[in-house]
Amino acid sequence: ADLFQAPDYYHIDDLLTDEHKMVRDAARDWVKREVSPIIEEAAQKAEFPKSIVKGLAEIGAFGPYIPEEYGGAGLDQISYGLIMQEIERGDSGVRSTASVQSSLVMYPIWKYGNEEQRKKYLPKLATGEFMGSFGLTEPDHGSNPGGMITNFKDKGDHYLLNGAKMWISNAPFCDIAVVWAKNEEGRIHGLIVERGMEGFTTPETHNKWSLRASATGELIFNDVKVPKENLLPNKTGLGAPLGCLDSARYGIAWGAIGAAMDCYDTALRYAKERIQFDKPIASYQLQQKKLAEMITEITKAQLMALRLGQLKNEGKATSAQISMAKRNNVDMAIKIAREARQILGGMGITGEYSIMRHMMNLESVITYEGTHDIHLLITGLDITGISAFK
Ligand code: TGC
Ligand code: FAD
Repeated sequence: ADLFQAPDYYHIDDLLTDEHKMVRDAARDWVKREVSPIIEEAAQKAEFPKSIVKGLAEIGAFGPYIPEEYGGAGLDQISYGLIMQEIERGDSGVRSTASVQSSLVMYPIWKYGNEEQRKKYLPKLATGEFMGSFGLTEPDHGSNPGGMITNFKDKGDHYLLNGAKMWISNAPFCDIAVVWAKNEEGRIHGLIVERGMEGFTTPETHNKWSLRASATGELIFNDVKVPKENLLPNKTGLGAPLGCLDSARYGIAWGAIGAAMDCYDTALRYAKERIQFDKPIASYQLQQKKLAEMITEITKAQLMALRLGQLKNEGKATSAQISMAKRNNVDMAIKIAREARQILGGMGITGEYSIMRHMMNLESVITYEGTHDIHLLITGLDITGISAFK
């Protein structure tokens, strides 16, 4: 990992500002020093490495684009993407923690919360003093979150929350959860639930073969009394959680490039050094085909992410454009991980190299934040005007 060379075949660096490169390089250095050396052991033990929370906050990974007055880094969308790219070069599970904290917890409090909620939570989330989770998915409602059954009733001076969320990143250790639930009229609202509220538990989900360095769990609400001031007042309906997903999916479109870069870089170096039949395996056409296709796909993904970032900076990126990039870039990364693993032969299956870990992680990334198939259907709907979901 110390030797990592970031591919930049089309001189995309020339299109970045000095600030973009400074933010990117700081994140890259930090990942090299603090994540790469410890991440394999954390993944093997299936433990989230809590020791890196402070560093994540310092590189601006918690709320990169949240204004500085709320403790965020006040950066643009391209800097946000580059930070996600560098973190995921280390590990998709670590990037998940940053995505959830930034786009799924800080974003809704910033956009849909009131001033008191912003001041109470955002600065502490930005430093990692508070860690957050986002509860949308339920046991019986994954791709179809609009069918959720988690609900709350108005009890005069508080709300009474009941239901359960499943597959929730950061749940086992979160201090607060942004939870999506229906009111008595069936309208979806966001509520901030705090650890310690009676009837709120967060059991961990064990035995994952993927995203092992990220803690996943359930959020269970059994007659939880939620103070009325914890309701996010400024947006309701399914569009509210989906708006958060737009921001997280955009970050994933960049993040996946980081995982792919690490696999490509590792495979290229290995192919040049590994001798079989008296020659480096990089000299054989079959291996060159794999490597040449990898750098081509990475370059296309970089250009797609950068253009999407420009559109996002201008406030013009559509949800469907974001879906296309999330789907394409994660698919690109998982295919590269599979090919890169083969280039390493038997060594590819070991924890000596990062490739197999990336490959297994990406099985979650291709499923969460909207599956590969769901994003295809979103593109299908956008170009035909006909929904094929239902
Ligand atoms: P549909 O009728 O199409 O839409 C309902 C309302 O939402 C609006 N909308 C959006 N708004 C903002 N952003 C988007 N991307 C939006 N997409 C739709 C829409 O305009 C409508 O508004 P209104 O005012 O008319 O009510 O909804 P549907 O029930 O047909 O479902 C559509 C579908 C399938 C695309 C959507 O539900 C979906 O995206 N499903 C996938 C679910 C998903 O992505 N779950 C992710 C959970 S969180 C997670 O995985 C975190 S992983 C950890 C990490 O990030 O690392
Ligand atoms: P399902 O919706 O049951 O889908 C199963 C299969 O059916 C998929 O292949 C899907 O593409 C396909 N399918 C579904 N509907 C259709 C259709 N209409 N047409 C064609 N095919 C269809 N959620 C959160 O809320 N917060 C989190 O922090 C979070 N973190 C996660 C972390 C991990 C490690 C994982 C694995 C998941 C996480 N999720 C989280 C949940 C994730 O968003 C869901 O797993 C995902 O949305 C898919 O839902 P599902 O697993 O219920 O699959």
